[in-house]
Amino acid sequence: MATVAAVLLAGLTGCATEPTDLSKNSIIPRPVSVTPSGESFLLTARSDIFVMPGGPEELVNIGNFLAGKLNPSTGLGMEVISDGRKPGKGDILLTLAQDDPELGDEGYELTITGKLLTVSASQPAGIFRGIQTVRQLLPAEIEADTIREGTWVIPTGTIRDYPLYGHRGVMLDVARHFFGPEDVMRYLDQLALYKMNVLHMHLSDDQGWRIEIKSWPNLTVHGGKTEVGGGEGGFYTQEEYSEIVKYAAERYITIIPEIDMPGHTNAALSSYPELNIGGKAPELYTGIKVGFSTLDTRSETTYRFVDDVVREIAALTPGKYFHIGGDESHVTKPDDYVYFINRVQDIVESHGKSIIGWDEIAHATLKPNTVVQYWARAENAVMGLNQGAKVLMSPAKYAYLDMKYDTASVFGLNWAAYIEVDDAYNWDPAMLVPEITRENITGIEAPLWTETVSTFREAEWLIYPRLAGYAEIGWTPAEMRSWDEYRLRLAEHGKRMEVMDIGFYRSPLVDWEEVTE
Ligand code: TNX
Repeated sequence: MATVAAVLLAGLTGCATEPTDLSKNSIIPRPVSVTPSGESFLLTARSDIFVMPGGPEELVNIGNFLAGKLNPSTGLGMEVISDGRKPGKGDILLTLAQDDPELGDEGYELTITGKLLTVSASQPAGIFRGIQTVRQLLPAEIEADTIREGTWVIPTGTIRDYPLYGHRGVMLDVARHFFGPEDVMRYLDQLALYKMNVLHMHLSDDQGWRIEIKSWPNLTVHGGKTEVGGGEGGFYTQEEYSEIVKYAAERYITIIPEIDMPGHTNAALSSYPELNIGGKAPELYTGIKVGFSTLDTRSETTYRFVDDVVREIAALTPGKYFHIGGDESHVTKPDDYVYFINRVQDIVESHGKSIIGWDEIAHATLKPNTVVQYWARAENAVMGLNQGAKVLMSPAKYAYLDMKYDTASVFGLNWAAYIEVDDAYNWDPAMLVPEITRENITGIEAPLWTETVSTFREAEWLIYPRLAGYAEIGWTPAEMRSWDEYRLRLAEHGKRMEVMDIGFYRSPLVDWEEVTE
């Protein structure tokens, strides 16, 4: 039950509930269906979070997550109750419903009456997505971590909602610049709000090796100690990586680890001479050129190395996928490249994972269940499709978070395009390439390469607000999306991002609503 202070505070903020209109929400991604009923639901000092009794422990965890978001700003001291007591006026109920195939694993239904707010779903993941909608139905100040005055009111009605694509993700390059576990966890928190479900971590590149491999310790001891521009770099211990995986799982986000091979490997080559053609280790590299390094694809030592690396990382990774990179191997001969990718696929499979690779891997003989990540060449993606692979959509021209917004952008690159907030939103993954249709797309991923950003604050400026648009492209049916309508909802998210202290780019295309205090 709520504290005395909270009761007083709720008294001060008043309980008069004006009728409110659920159709005027600013939810991103836009829900599939919203049916307003014209009344209001109010959180009060008496509100608590009820979880269906006898349900999985996960529901209690989700209840605690929600309480952890709502209590600091409202001061209402909501508790999570799972002992079978019945919810009353002003309570929230989280409950698993009977099979509802349309909702799938991540869909949910919100039923909001003047009395009770119910989140129901077939799976816990759906309940978790649903409570993100609850957050977004409350005023932006709900995101504060200290007490704010507010009338915590939600319009009544029903929301039924489920995602268009199963893979809605981002990639973070922690190799060009290293980002520590706290940064990654901050990112995971933000991703959760937008119902994203994958964080692909680019863990190795020419400039750095970022994950401890116990059987090849020099990878991090030597290969992890610098980054672009010569800074001190860093790496995750296996324990830290596991913490990240767990933190992600609590947000129903899957980590996909990437070890980029056979190119983009200078940090590994510099750490172990025996991985090089000719057996001589190069210096560490802190520039931003690409395409100059390759593992020795005709040496068994290389395959022992790959096997150890994949085995150790796979053992720490519950997700189904292991990303093998495969991009821009410009100094690997074409035959050697195909031979290498074919062998590495066998290794990854032997450790129980399916393969994702950048679109170039389609030149090899792909295994069933492989996913080709389309970033540069449509003909590669189509070659992958013709071998039975699925396609993950990350076309650089539309989906790269490291592209500048315009010529004035301080951070970012521009080799693929300038991507303003409307350009990032105004495309449909299923309409870009005739052969790549909705059925053979697993989803969308927005990569952030970090050559030009060295702190997460800087990264946020490139990520936001474009990320919100990518989240909507991945979730909302294409025919329900329009920039003119989206920009109004995004404007409201300016306030929310401000309260969350996200350093976003204030695009002139959006009439940002700022917090007034
Ligand atoms: C191309 S995209 C790369 C990366 C760079 C990026 C910069 C891809 C698969 N490879 O190595 O960081 O361009 O935008």
